[in-house]
This record gives sequence, C-alpha cells and structure tokens, in this order.
Amino acid sequence: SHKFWKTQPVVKLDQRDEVREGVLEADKKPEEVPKEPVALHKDFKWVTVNLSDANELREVYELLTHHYVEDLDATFRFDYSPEFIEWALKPPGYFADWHVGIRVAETGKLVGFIAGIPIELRVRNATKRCTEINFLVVHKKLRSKRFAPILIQEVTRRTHLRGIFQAIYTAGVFLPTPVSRCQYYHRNLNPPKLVKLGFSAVPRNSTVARMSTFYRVATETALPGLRELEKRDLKQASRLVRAYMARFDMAPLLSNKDIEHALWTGRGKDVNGKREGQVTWAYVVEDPTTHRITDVFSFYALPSTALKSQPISNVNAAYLYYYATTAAPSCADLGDGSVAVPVTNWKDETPGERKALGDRLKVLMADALVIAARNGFDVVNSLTIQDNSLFLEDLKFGKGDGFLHYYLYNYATKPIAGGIDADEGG
Ligand code: YNC
Ligand code: MG
Repeated sequence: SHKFWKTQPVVKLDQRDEVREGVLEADKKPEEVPKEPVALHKDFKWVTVNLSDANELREVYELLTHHYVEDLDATFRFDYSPEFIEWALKPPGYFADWHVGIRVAETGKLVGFIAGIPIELRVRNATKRCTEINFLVVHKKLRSKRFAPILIQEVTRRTHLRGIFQAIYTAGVFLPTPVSRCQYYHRNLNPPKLVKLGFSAVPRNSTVARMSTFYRVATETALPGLRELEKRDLKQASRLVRAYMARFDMAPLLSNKDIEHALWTGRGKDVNGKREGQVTWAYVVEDPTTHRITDVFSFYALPSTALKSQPISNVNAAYLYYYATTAAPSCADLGDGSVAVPVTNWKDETPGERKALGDRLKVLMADALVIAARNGFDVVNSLTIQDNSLFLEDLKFGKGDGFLHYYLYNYATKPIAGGIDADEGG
C-alpha cells in the first residue's frame, strides 16, 4: 500500500524510531528539475489560479466549500471565506505559481487545487526555507483517480524550481509518517445552537438550559489594559511572539512582516466605521503603568457548514491562533527593547514557572472567550499545541473527536512532543 507515498522522501512508518535527524534527499540541481508540468490526462489542464482576481478566488472558494475537509460522519465541512483564502495564500513573499489548479480542458471548470506558501521553519536547532502545503482538494466526482498525487508532484516541482526542497503540511488522515499528532478541543459558547446543529450532545442528566449556565462567559473582560491590537503595537508584539515561539521544538520563524500580515492585514479594513473582510482578531494587554505590551492573543474565523441541518446553516467557529505572554520564561524581559534573552525550552521550565504561566494564560484566554462570544462566535476551537494544555480543561474546552497530524517532507526528525497526550507524540 501507499503506492505514492512510498516513492516520496518521507520517513517510512517502520523506520520512525530510528531516524537520523536531517534531510532525506539532497537538493536537486536546477537542470534536474523538470521544466514541463507533470503529465495530466488530455481532458484536463494545469493552471495557475490568480487569487488576485475576484472571479478566480471565487472559484477556489466554491470548490473548497463543496468539496473540502469534512468530519468523520460528514456532518460538517469547512467553509473558508474568500477573504480567508486570499489572506492565507498571499502572505509576504508568496509565489503566485504555487497556487496550482486543474481545470477541465473543455469547460474550464476548476476541479482540483493545491497551494503552497513560503515559510521559514525551525525544527529544534535547524532552520529551513520550506513550503507549507494546504488546501489540497479534488472534486467529489473525480475522487480515487490519483489526482491527489499528481497535484502534490506538480506543487513539488514548482517548489523545486524556487530552490526549496522541504515542506510542512498537516492532515486529519494518517500518512507516512507524522512528526506530531494533536487533538482538537472545543469551547462551547452557544449551547442551544451547537446542540441543534449536532455539534454538541446534551450530556445525560443535563439540559440545554443547564449547559447554557455552565458555559456562560463574563460580559466584560477582566484584564486591565486589554484592547484591540493597533498598528503601533506590531513591533513589540512581534518580538514577544518570536520569543514565545522560540521555546518550542518546532515553530515558524516569524518576521515583523509575517506578524503584520497575520495580526494586522488579517483584521480587514474599516469602511464607513464598519469592519469588512475580517479574518483575524488580535488583542494586546498594555501595562497601564509601564505601557509595555505584556501579552497578545489572536484567533481567526473559520466557519463550518452544518450539512445535515434544515435549512443549511453555519457553525461560526473561532480558532485560537498566535499568542504570547511575558509570563513565559525567556519572554519576561521583553517589551523594553533591550537584551536578547536566553531561550528556555518549555520542557525545561520548572513546575513553578509552568504554574505561573498557566495562571496568566487562564486569565488571558478567559478574556479571549469573552471577546469571541461578544463577536458572535458559537465556539472557540483549539489544538493541543503551544502551552494550551495549561488552560484548556480549566476554561471548559472539551476534547473533540478530531486529530491533526503534522508532517515534514524530505526531513527526518524524532517525534515532537507536546500537548496533553505527550506520550503519543501529540
Ligand atoms: C492528504 N490529505 O494516501 P498512497 S490536508 C496527502 N495528504 O496515496 P487519490 C493524501 N496525501 O497512500 P482522492 C491525502 N489524502 O496510495 C490522500 N492522500 O500513497 C494520498 N478530500 O490519491 C493517499 N483535503 O487522488 C494516496 O485520492 C493518494 O481522490 C490517493 O484525493 C485525495 O491540504 C483528496 O481532505 C484529499 O479532496 C484530494 O480526498 C480528496 O481521495 C479530497 O486517488 C477532501 O493520495 C479535502 C481534504 C486534504 C486536506 C492538506 C495538506 C495536503 C498535503 C499534501 C502533501 C504535500 C507534500 C509536500 C509537497 C511539497 C514538497 C516540496 C518541496
Ligand atoms: Mg483522484
């Protein structure tokens, strides 16, 4: 089995315990990279989808909305907005030709898509320019015809043309071979709606009314100095997020421009006093006396279509995104702009340090829930990544059935521990 994956430079399932850290296959010389696209059946053609064109962006949106990722029993399907897709696939330094489509030759209908974006990824002490692959989709009527391997090979070729030979990607499905596995957690903010749509079940001996009481969040935030992130905060916020991320075994290296895109561009535009096209919500805590930015958090909007509801409706979900706090060891001295602080890996932090960090994150994320609820989100979703295990249970996030596997292409590394079930490499 794995007719395709066994031909690719990825760690074999039976060799996962004996990996030698590093690249699997040497970089190709420019003349070794094919100049022509991967062969495709004559009824189809390769295209570069121009996401700066509203009509083409709309085509990707339609393909994803009807054919992208569903949960196990096909009750929900991701419904990324056009604004989200454009924001996610046009970060600083993006390559337009990494937005790869397959069209029907005769009609021009878009039936397949895959996308890469450039990222700088650190795995322990090694940093590599990579492509981050996402939004792989094939029209439902063309499934099981090996279009997926062809899309993957074509985006790989286009990546190689840019002199990049490593990739990171995530998937719900289990493939050779995950470096990590994380679990989804869900914080219910709207029990009547989530029960009605089949997202949440009413526990035995409970009622929707009791659930509403249990999950009610405060109407006002608690942290003094909490406010929406402003453009002038980006420098401090960027430094803080970088220092915070440096504590993990695998993380992107984020430039000021990357953070600006993530937290500022993503918030859309104010038009006639109304926010339009908002994808990300970003908040900071400004210390009322020192005016230092001590904390930042963000989430993004990713609704799901509730496929079995009548009439069809949406779960309005927020996903926890970048956050950081000076309560994390090696972030404490940040904000005054002075010294580079030695980085502690999160696993080397003392129980006392972990407790202090957890206490701060509980207060910070409780406020994030208030803001999410105030903005009409039905649920806040999160993965067992970063320091999330320190607050998820206390803030009434419940374990979901979904898992997310993290994969590296052409790079071997020992399992990356993290999250709640660290013994499973998750
Ligand atoms: C998947 N999600 O194992 P073998 S996540 C990777 N990621 O190959 P066919 C996948 N591979 O096992 P279908 C995969 N799903 O025989 C399946 N495969 O070696 C492998 N779903 O191909 C599978 N989006 O075309 C098998 O299958 C081969 O028609 C079978 O198409 C699959 O974006 C798919 O879940 C997923 O639209 C397109 O089912 C289709 O079923 C679909 O016969 C709903 O394919 C949407 C969905 C996936 C979301 C994502 C990350 C993708 C990562 C791809 C790998 C990137 C590698 C790095 C490349 C750059 C390298 C450089 C440098
Ligand atoms: Mg196929």
